[in-house]
Formats: sequence, C-alpha cells, structure tokens
Amino acid sequence: MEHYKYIKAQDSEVYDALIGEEERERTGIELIPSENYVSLAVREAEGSVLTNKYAEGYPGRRYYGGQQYTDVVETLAIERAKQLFNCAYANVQPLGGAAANVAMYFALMEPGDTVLGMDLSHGGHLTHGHPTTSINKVFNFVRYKMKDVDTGEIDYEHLRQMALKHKPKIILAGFSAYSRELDYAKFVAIAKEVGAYTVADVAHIAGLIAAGALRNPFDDGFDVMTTTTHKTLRGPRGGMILVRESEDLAKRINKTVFPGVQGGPHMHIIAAKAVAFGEALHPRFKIYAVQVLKNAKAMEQVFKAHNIRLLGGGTDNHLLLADVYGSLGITGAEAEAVLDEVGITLNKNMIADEPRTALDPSGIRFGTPAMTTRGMGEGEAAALAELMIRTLNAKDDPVEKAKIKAQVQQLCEQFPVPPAFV
Ligand code: DSN
Repeated sequence: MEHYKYIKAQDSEVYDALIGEEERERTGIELIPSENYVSLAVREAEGSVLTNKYAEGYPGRRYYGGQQYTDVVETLAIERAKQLFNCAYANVQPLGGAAANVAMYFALMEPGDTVLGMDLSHGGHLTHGHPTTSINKVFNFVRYKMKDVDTGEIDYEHLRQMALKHKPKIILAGFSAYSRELDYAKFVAIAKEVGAYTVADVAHIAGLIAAGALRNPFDDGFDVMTTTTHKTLRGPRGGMILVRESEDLAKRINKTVFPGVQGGPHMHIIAAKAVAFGEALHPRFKIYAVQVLKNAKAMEQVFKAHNIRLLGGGTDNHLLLADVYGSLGITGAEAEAVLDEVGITLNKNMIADEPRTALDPSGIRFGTPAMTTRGMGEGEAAALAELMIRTLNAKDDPVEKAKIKAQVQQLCEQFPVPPAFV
C-alpha cells in the first residue's frame, strides 16, 4: 500500500514527518498508558469526507442542511456508546477529555460551586481543578488523597469529612496516574449524604470498563461519566459524556456541549468514534481488555522482583507508577530520556507527595494498552519490563544500550503496527 500519495506529491515537509512518525511507532514500544494504536478502519473514518461538513445541533435537529449522513454516523456512535456503557444517554461531540469535563462542569454547576476531586499529585488530572487551569477560576475545587500511597487505598473517611465540610455539587472519581480500582459505591453513598452528583472521569479506563474487565461506575449508581475515546477505548482522539438515566441531566449536558462551549462537531471524528465503538462491541475487544490487565500484572511482577517501589503497591488496571528515583537513584526525566534512547517510550511522572519537581520528578508512568494492541502477551510484557530495568541500570553504558535497542527492535518486528482488526 502506498502511503500518503497526495501529501507526498504536494508537501514533502509534512510527508517526511508522517513517515518519520510511522517509523517511530513501528520500531519502538509505546508504553505511555494514555496512548494506543487505532485500527485502519478508524483511520479511514478520520480521514474521510465528513471533515467537510458543518453539523451544529444534534441528529434530527441541525442548523444547516445536508445532514442525511452526519445523522447516520452520529446516531450510530450514540447508540453504540449507550450499549457499551449500559446507560441511557451519550453525547459524542466533545472534542477531547478536557472539553468534556468543562461542559460537564457547566452543565451540572453554577459558577462558584464546589467540586471534590482527586489530588493531582495522588493521581488526579489537570482538568480536575489544578490551579493552573482556567476552569479553576470559575469553580471551587477541593481535593481528596490516598490514605496509604503504598496500597493506593483512597481515604474514604477523609473524603466523607471533606464532602460534609465543603458541600460539593460534584464528587469526582477518576484519574490519570492511579493504578488501583476505586470503590464507586462508597463515592455514591457519600454523595447521597451531601446531595452531590457523582461523576466518574474514566478517560484512562473506558475501554476496560466497556469490555467488562473493570467495574462500571454506573452499576454502582454514578450519575455521569466523562471520557476520552482514544486511550483504552482505542478510538479517534476525542471525548464523550455519558448519563446513566437522568433525562434532565442529559438535556443540560447536550445544551452545554452545543451551543454552550463548542461549535460545529467534528463529524469525521464522530464517524471514527462509531467505528471504534463497533470494534469495542466485538467479543475480541473483551479478550484485548483482559490481556491489557494481565500484561500490566506481568510487568508489576518483574518490577517487584527487582524491589522497585510501585506507587499503590502494584496495579489493578492498565498502568503502573514506579518510584525510580527512590529505588534506583535515577530521576523520572533521566529515566524517560534513556528509555527513549532504546526505543521504549513512557513518561516521567510525579509520585504522591513528590519530593522533587514536576519537571524532574521521582517517577515514571507506563502501561500496556498499546503493546497489547500489537498482540503482545505476558511473556513480552515481562521481557519488556526486564529490558526497562536493564536500561535504567545502563544509563551511562552505550554498548549495553545498543544491545537493548536491538532487542526492542527485534520484538517490535514480530508485532507490527498499525493493526487491522478484520
Ligand atoms: N494526557 C493524558 C494522560 O496522559 O493521562 C491525560 O489527559
């Protein structure tokens, strides 16, 4: 197959960058836990003719003409999302996870209202009210933490005390760097006591929930979920808001997404969401999700065997956080750089109660969604974990690093990207 025929003919600079990225993805291992490889079908939809179309509004209620086909793909995306997450309403128009969260906040609250969310340094996300974000100027964010950073258990009693004290409108469960399962029923019980909405930001684990590999917060009575569609859900880059049963909340969310905070939806991306959700409904997606968890466990075991401290004591999901500074004396930034040299991509990350800085923290965060999409299993996950640790111990040894890089490439050649699922 000839790639990018037209780009090649008219724009060599962009063409070279695209080919370079293909080569990078093909010859290296992607362990950033928020990334994945979409199928060729999803990419076809993203590159489709629907990028040409304005479609403000919702299926059957649009502001412009010519919506015969936009309505088809958006309705498919909505219906498939509802089926995947067992809920009554879905808005598939948010342009990303941050946009979904902003719309959700404005739909459920008035300016000045309070959100009780997870502390960023304990695994929460920037969009959960970090002081540097604009949304922090509009709403009041208060934070809960883990009780014990070495087991990952949330301090639910502290969470309850915070809820009683601050009377939040939203209690937010969700994270971007937390490796344990949450006790959603406890969140719901506390929210009921104080009359708060329960929202789960499941951006990282949406695919695992959709496949039934992790618990669905709606089963414990959560009101709303926000998510991205490009992480474990393995769809195009974008966002989504789901509502368990309240028609009133669903209407408020629809109005807030459009015209509240967004204009024309990206219909090519919505078509790609529909395709990805179709893939996630297939039985083989369940096998994928279960394998993601098994692969993360296999990596956990290797890190534990080498006595490297894992935040939360290990993992119940797709990601791990290792305190490489505390365990090996190498900083997160140094670890990220040296692993990149051998073709293993992950990110430096703060650990709970970080003693260093955000730009040069103690930890690294890594996970298994992308490597599992390539078809790798527990044997490869364990082998990769061993290669990672060898690399961290060989920071200043070019010969050893060259050997490891060759082994990484050899492994990659056996598991090609991009995947075609048909
Ligand atoms: N940037 C994403 C992550 O890596 O977790 C979250 O927005």
